[in-house]
Amino acid sequence: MYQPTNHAEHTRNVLVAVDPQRDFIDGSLAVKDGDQVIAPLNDIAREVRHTDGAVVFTRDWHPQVTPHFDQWPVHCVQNTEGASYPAELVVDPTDVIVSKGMGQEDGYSGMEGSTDDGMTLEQIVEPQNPHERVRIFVGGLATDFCVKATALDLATHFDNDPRATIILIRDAIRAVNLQPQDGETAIQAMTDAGIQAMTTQEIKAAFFENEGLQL
Ligand code: VGL
Repeated sequence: MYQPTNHAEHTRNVLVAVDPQRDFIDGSLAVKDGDQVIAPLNDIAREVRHTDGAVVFTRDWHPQVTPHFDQWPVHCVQNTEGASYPAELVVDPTDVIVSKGMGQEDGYSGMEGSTDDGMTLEQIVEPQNPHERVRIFVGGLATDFCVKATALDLATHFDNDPRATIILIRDAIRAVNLQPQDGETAIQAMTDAGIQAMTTQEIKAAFFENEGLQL
């Protein structure tokens, strides 16, 4: 039977996995328990690929010399081990890599970056027709800097657009916590901006529960 509404209501899933890079996990700017984000990111990435959604990995991709390193230890310098993704993180050839912080800017937000082909995150998340909805999952490192900046930029971009939903993957983020409450304050700022916080389990139950069912 022809069901035009199915098409009209199509929702495209997008995962934005922010900077799950070696330097933030076991390198020069290691975030406490940063390795804990890998499993839930792998989990959501697999579900999103199964729905033909887009899996985006952002990366800090700094030059050797930048004012950013006046504030932070040297980290994620282009083409170094520390800038690479850990072996445990599953990055598929069809996934998209968005680099940021390549000039003299801090580059906290994935919305400031671009792919090697010059595509921006804004272009990737944009609904592809007037009826398409997008559901954007955000996780990674670190909660209080790049995750927050990326998620808040996405929320600002989609301000009041009912076609977009932004979901923070609650168990796939870890904070630098220069001050002990920074992570929690960042989560509050994101939820205040209309971003929903959900665990991987809640996300799978709500949006992917039929995935993996084989006839
Ligand atoms: C980040 C501190 C410095 C991040 C980047 O990815 O959250 N944090 N540069």
